This record gives sequence, structure tokens and C-alpha cells, in this order.
Amino acid sequence: MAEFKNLILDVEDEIAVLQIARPKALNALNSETLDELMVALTEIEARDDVKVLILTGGAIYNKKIEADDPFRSFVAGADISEMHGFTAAEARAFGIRASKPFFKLQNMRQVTIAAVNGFALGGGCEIAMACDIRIASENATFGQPEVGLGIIPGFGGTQRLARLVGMGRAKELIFTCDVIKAEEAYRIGLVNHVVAKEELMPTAKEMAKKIISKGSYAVSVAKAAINEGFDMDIQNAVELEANLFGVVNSTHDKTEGMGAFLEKREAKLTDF
Ligand code: CO8
Repeated sequence: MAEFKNLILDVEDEIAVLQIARPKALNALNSETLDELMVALTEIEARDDVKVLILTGGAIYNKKIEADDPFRSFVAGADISEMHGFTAAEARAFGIRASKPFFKLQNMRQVTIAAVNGFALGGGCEIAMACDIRIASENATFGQPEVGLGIIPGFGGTQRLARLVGMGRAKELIFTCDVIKAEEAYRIGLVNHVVAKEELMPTAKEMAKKIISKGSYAVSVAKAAINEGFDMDIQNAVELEANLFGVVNSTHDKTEGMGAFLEKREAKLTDF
């Protein structure tokens, strides 16, 4: 396994927990962290012993108000001190560099869950949106403050936010830079669940375990069907689904899953 300066990776019970841990900048994403993320996600995707990835913001914060609060920040955005001196070409290159780990989160075969603690601003909201599912602690806050900095969301925010919450709400959030609380994020469909701080990781792990108990291959094919079909016209999307439905019908899990139902016993699903 690679060594990381700004990430902490733990794998246990087929669940990888990847913490962004750059506390001096509230986990802001700089180039180094984005590159590390790409390395970590590539390694995780190649591991047969990982079925679900939980992405979270971690480490202990030695800061003013909430000293030593590990829930203070998920990711407070892209690193403003790095972006400040960018030329247009450098800014574009930075966006393309970030798109690699973001697309990896979106499309990797394992399910990705963002466990969002504290600030999820700008690039922080965007990286959470690149995950399949978002669970927020009740102190989490979300926003896209970019236009207030004279830029626009550049890690997919103009696209993924509109797809998740609808164009009207996405435009309001992006144009006003409003920072919303977890409950409001839940109300508009930006997050799937809101839980107490202490329940954040247990809830994410509980959901991961539930997903792992299903046929992992079928889950990954369902993920691909949803992702790839989403931007297609309905005719082609349903045809894609039919093709993938054919693929999963030749698996051990299909024989076992349906056989177990017919024999009125518990299915023993694997991952093929
Ligand atoms: N970048 C760099 N450093 C940061 C960032 C950031 N996004 N956020 C916080 N920090 C640093 C602060 O500078 C500070 O460092 P220091 O102690 O050395 O001064 C440290 O983290 C702690 O921050 P604060 O003292 O400000 O803590 P507060 O509790 O007072 O405030 C906030 C916390 C509200 C989160 C505040 O830090 C803040 O507003 N941060 C910036 C939030 C923001 O605007 N995020 C969006 C950034 S732009 C973006 O994400 C664009 C993504 C797309 C880029 C595409 C490029 C192609």
C-alpha cells in the first residue's frame, strides 16, 4: 500500500474507510491530496477484499473554537491558497487533475458512501456529490461559495448539483453562495440521511454491511446501469439495462439467490 501524507486508509470487514486528513487547512483539496486520492482509489478498486468505500473527513483539529473536534470539517473546499496564483491554463489543468479521482469515486465498481462531518463547502460538497450515497452528521454544512470568490464550481458542481437537487435549487445555491445545514440538505435531496455526530460512522458502516450482504457483483452492475443510463435517452438506457440484466443472469449469485427463495432458505450470496 502506498504511503499518504493527507489521507488515512483503513480496511476492515470488506469496508475501506478513507479519511481526508489535512487538518491545518480543514481538509482543503490541494494538488497533492487530489493525486493521493487517485492513488488510493485505484488501489482500493483493485482490492478484492473491499466491497464498499466510505469517504470521510478526519483527523483531529487543533483549532480555535471546537478544539480537537474530529467532526469539524469534511472538506472546506479546493485549496484557495494554491488556486490564488493560477493562470487560466493552470486552473484548467487543476480541474482536469481533480476530475480523475472524482470520476473514480463515481464509477469505481465498489459502492462509495460519503460520511460528511462538518464543512462540505465548494470542492467538499462536490466530492461528496461524486459518491453514490451521502450520509451527513447533524453539524454538517453544505454550500458552493465559488462565485463569491470570483470563480465557479470546477470539480463538477455545476453539473452534479443540478442532477441531484434539480436545476432551480442548484442555481439558487450556486448564485447566492448560501450555506445550508444538514437538515436542509436532506430536505432538498442532497443527502440521504442525517444522523447525530457520534452515529455518523456507525450508520455509514451499517449501510455498508447491508450492501455487502447482497450480491456484490449485482450491486456493481446495478451501479453501472444507473450511472451509464442516467445521461442516455430512456430507450437506450432501458436497452442497456436489458443487456446488463442478461449479464447478471449467468452468475452464481443469480442461481443461489433465486434458488434459495424457491427452497425457502437464506441465500448465500458471494460476489460473482
Ligand atoms: N483553502 C485553503 N485553506 C483553507 C480553506 C480552503 N478552502 N478553508 C479553510 N482553510 C484554512 C484557513 O485558511 C485557516 O488556515 P490558517 O489557520 O493557516 O489561517 C484554517 O483552514 C482554518 O480556517 P479558519 O480559521 O477560516 O476557520 P473558521 O472556523 O474561522 O472558518 C470556514 C471555517 C468557514 C470553513 C472558513 O475556513 C472558510 O470559509 N473556508 C473557505 C470555504 C470556501 O470558500 N470553500 C470553497 C473554496 S473554492 C472551491 O472549492 C472551488 C472548487 C473547484 C475548483 C476548481 C478548479 C479548477
